[in-house]
Amino acid sequence: MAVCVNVYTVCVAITVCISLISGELYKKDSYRTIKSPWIPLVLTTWGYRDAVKAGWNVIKNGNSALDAVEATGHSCEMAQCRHTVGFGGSPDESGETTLDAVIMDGNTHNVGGVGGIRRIKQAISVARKVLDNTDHSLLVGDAATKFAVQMGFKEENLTTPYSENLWDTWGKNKCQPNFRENVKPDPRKSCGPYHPINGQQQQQRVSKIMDNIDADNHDTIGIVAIDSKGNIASGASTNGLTYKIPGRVGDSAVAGAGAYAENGVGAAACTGNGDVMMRFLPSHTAVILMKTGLSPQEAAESAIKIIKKKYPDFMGAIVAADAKGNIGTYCHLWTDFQITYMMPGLPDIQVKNVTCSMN
Ligand code: SD4
Repeated sequence: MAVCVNVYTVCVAITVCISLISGELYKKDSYRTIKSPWIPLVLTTWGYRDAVKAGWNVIKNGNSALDAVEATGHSCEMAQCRHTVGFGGSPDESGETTLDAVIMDGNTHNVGGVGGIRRIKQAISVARKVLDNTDHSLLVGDAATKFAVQMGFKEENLTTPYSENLWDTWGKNKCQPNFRENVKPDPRKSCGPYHPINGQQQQQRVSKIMDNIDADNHDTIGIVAIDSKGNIASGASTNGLTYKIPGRVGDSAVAGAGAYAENGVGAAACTGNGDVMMRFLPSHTAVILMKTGLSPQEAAESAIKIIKKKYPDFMGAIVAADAKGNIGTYCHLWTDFQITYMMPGLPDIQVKNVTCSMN
């Protein structure tokens, strides 16, 4: 036994040395042969130390990547991370907080998601039930709530004094910022009810959408986890954009947009303007690019650059990891983006500032 351990240790050391010298760290390995010093891994968008700790406590004891993703998202939901995840934040136009979440199993390619779920606090856990207990991939709105109650979740009001105050202020501020376009009265100056302007349609102003994403509504948790068996999972949880139009579902409910995972390749997860990101599926793009041989860093960069080429004012970020636990990240137009991660050999959870591209 002792000999085996030694042989294994030596093998790892040699692999790392050769890889570093050749500059192709683990590029050619398949996950089945992985004995990476970087897994298990938990990686998230933003500075969510406690959430990563919750996921790490699950995964370090040999539990699955899916369980770690759920635990990480759940921790943020209960902590109301920066009021952008979970209950009591980002009220919609009618003052209600609704939640989006997704979870993806890179082993089975199974997905569970909830979009605009109402009156249930544990969005990512309901998404997990969609994954585990249905043949579907996404449930939305009141029907998702009904499903959650059937699965044993408690129905409760998601409004808090904080979200109520945000909504009051918005009303007093003539409903600004506002996501409506091509309607009367002018949504830049007045509250609704709104009616469509017939005839000429204006081009939607992307910069206007960006104006609506500020320090208080841009911290969705995107999660990537790899367990010690090499299984990969990803997920996301958010209360979406503040003052969204009721019924709006964002990228964080949709596989490929908010999160994506494929065993043997890697996973990615996003944060930012979901209305734009779900038009490009950046998490899917990043994983496919890793499959073609790009590093997580190169794949993350490319996935966001594709979006910013079409929408230069787009604000968003991605985290990515390959099957070995090598990580990458890229962000656009934020001055305060952070990532958080934990892997073997680190003394504690790491929160790192990331410099974003500004043009
Ligand atoms: C959404 N992507 O609902 C989320 C919001 C977000 O950082 O990530 N903010 O569009």
